Amino acid sequence: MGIRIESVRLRQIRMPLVHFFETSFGRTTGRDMVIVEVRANGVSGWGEVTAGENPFYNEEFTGSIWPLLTDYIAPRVRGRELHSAEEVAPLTAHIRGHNMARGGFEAAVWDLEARLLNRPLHQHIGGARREIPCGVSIGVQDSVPQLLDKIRTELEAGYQRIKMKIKPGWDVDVIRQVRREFPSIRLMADANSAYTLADAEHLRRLDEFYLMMIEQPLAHDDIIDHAKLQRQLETPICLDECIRSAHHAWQAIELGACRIINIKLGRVGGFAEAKRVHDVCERSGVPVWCGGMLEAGIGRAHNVALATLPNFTLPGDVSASKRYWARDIVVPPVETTSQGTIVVRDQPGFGYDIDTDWLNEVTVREETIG
Ligand code: OSB
Ligand code: MG
Repeated sequence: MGIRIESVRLRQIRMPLVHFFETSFGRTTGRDMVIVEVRANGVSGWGEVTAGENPFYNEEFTGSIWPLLTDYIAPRVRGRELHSAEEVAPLTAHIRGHNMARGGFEAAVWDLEARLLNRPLHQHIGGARREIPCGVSIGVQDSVPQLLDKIRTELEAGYQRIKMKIKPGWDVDVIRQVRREFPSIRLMADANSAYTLADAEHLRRLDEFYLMMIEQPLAHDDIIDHAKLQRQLETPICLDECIRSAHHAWQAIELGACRIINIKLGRVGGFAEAKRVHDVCERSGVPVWCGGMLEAGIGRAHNVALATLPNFTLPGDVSASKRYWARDIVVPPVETTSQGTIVVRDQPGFGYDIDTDWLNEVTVREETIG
């Protein structure tokens, strides 16, 4: 099917988080994100750019996204005759980095294509699952009792695994207390690159807590040191930050740098590359799960679609809208079952409606191209 994108509308939206979210690189209390709407034949496709407000998770941030979209990405795609959404990523592939800006736009075109074909997005990308298993990511808290409280709340809501953020000073002793309280839950830790190989001895102390995995303990751009660390740990390493392409995934697996990979749609530049990362991992027997970036409803719904691919066998960081937002930009909000799953919706595209009134209310910047 041919698609010619006639116009691109960008919006920057600002919404406070229900609770602050703290990682080893800082605390976030509200989000500023860029929403991409691409239009063809009177139909809109929607994407959400997953960059943070500051260039601390990776080099991208809300302020870098806008010029990338207006000056580099939209002009290379708008007005062209595309055979399919697959063609979007190659048209912007010579832009170095900026995968989240590219991926937010690319995802909007996949959503548009699915809508033009009158198909659910999950089916359009080759999804195999009707229901996805969900976990939660819990940030660094002000105290251990507060963390234990949060974990209890999420377990009561049915979530299938708990991920807790760690950093030097909030790691072994805290995890010991979590394990004492919850000896049999599926538990993992995410360090967001807070350690170096010199901490290997310290990180080995985590082995006694039989974690499902430790996520990205070392540098955001490192693979070799992770391979060295994995040889010293029983706990499986899961890579997040340093896997930006299927090629990186292949290299990391080849070197033994990880046993699990977290796939984030934005980090790898959209659905086409996310599917390739998924396939490389599947062929190597490496399970994957869907990571999150504190998304609003559009990004969340895209993650649900992505997580229907067959090798997403582990519970991911895709959780209910209400954990982050008092009111989400999609209706209904993303909800979980009491078994800690999200049931995939079958309407065309990403499966939820845009709450237009709310979207307009939270928009702080807007620009239409074309
Ligand atoms: O490393 O997975 C991460 C949020 C912001 C930046 C990085 C990460 C995260 C999360 C949140 O862990 C996951 C979510 O959206 O629930
Ligand atoms: Mg992570």
